[in-house]
Amino acid sequence: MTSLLVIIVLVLLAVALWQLTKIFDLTQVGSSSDDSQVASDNDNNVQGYIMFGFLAFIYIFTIYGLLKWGNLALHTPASEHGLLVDNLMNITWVLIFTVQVITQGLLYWFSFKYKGNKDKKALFFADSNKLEAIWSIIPSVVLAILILYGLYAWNNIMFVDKDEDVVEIELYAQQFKWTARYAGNDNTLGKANVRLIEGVNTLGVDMSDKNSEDDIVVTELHIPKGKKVHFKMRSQDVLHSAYFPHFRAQMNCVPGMVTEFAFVPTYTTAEYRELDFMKEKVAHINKLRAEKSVELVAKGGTALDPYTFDYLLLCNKICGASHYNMQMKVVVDTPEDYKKWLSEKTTLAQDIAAAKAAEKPAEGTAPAGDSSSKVIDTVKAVVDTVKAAVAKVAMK
Ligand SMILES: [Cu+2]
Repeated sequence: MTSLLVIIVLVLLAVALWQLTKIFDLTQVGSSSDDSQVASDNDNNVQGYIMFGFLAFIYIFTIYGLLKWGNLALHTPASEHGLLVDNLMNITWVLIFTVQVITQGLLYWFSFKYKGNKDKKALFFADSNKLEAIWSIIPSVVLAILILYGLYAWNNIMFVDKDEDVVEIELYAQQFKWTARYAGNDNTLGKANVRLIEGVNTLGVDMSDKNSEDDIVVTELHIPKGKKVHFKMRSQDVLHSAYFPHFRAQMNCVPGMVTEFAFVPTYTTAEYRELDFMKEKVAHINKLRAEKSVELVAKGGTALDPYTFDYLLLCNKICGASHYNMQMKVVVDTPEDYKKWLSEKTTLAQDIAAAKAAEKPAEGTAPAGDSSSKVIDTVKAVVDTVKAAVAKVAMK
């Protein structure tokens, strides 16, 4: 209701302003000798200078933006291929920036130089093949080189050698969280299908597949430094996008198909925290947090916790109301720490067995000879078998 009132007030204000300008125009009739609709030399001069002013605004704002917010850009990449991506990005920026500075300058300079003047006559100029060839060939060659370099970089990044020793991890996206599945000792992920989701098996892993036996499901991602990590991505519901900004990696997660991306982390979390630019960034964030905390405490609230840097996996597709919060902590360990961390995790098979054991009443609690509970158990087992069979047929 309030918003409707605000809209009505705004519309009435706009109408009032419009009427006022009309009244002002009427009061000016006959008072000025120059009410011609044709631009005079003076008008053209003023327009020319205003255009120059706009050009200065573009240049000054660009320089101001670079100085003020330039440090917010991602800094050192934390993956091997990140250098290649950053290089491509930097070349593209330098090209765009140079061309934009020159063409904008020329555009406004010529608008000023050839502004309307009573003593000048327009020159009829049909075309020039030479000029057209120059401004077609130069951009084509430059763009072709850029695209070829981009294709080379992309193919390099996406190529995973079948015989290479890689760490296989599945990333499972759903509204609004990430779950990771490690392939276990056999380094092969078991089959999975959303139709098999049941109880603790939230990823629908096919437990009848031999490769699933040692799969490990976790909600915090640990990866080893210096080893290629091969991610296979699935989505349960809508389009998501697995985005690792510090590793310069991003790939869509599409329901009904498996997408992939592989990279080699080059800094452990601890090493990345120690980089100079990161220390500076964290100190700056904590300074802001401390200032905000003083304000909060004065109002009777609680102080903010200090910030510590962590790599993150984010969702980079607007996938619903809580999309902004769809993230998972990523920890890059030394290979030894990574092995130790993984060895402490239970397998999905163990989790399922534990959940089943917890579900069943302790042995001996049922009265002896209670045939009705036995019948119920048998019926449940038959239903489970039929469900599994139906799911398998449906998968085919
Ligand atoms: Cu998402």
